Amino acid sequence: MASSNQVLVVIVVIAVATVLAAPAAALAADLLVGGSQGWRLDFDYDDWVEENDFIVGDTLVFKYAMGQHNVVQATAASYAACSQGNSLQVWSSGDDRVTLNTSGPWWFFCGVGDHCQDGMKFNINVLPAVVLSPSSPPTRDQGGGDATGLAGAQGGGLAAAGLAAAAGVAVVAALLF
Ligand SMILES: *[C@@H]1O[C@H](CO)[C@@H](O)[C@H](O)[C@H]1NC(C)=O
Ligand SMILES: [Cu+2]
Repeated sequence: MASSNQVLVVIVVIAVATVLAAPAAALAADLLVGGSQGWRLDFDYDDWVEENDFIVGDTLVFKYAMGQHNVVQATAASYAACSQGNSLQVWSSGDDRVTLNTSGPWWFFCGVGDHCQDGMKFNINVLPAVVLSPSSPPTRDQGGGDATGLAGAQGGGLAAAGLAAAAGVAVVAALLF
């Protein structure tokens, strides 16, 4: 029953979605915490968090002079209290790489001196890696994050552009038939 036009449109929709989604799924980013000057005091980490996407598989890179700072991965409560008591992990090499291997909230602060109280802290929400390509369904099983993950997938803008393009083609298809 399908006309050749319909078949063509379906092929175009799939091709556009696949091409635009593929790089979104493949990239795992190294994210330099604090930007080019690294992990330090007197930096707006909330701003930095807002400007970045955090996807499972990405790696946070903390660069600082060893001994001047450290990196504490905290729980929500210990983060709020700037307390190292229940730290999940601590790094102190000055060139610390933390791969974000689970989705959900992660909390970090500097455990040296009063640096945490002085604002050397941030928390992020790590989104599941989602593959948009119809030929490769998502394999992650962290619950509940799918819709958010789509919106925030690596290169979110690119993925969004892919969705927008696919939606546009779909609208054209709907108008044609
Ligand atoms: C994530 O990485 C940490 C540190 O390498 C490891 O201890 C933990 O088991 C990993 N979690 C998962 C879910 O793989
Ligand atoms: Cu510090």
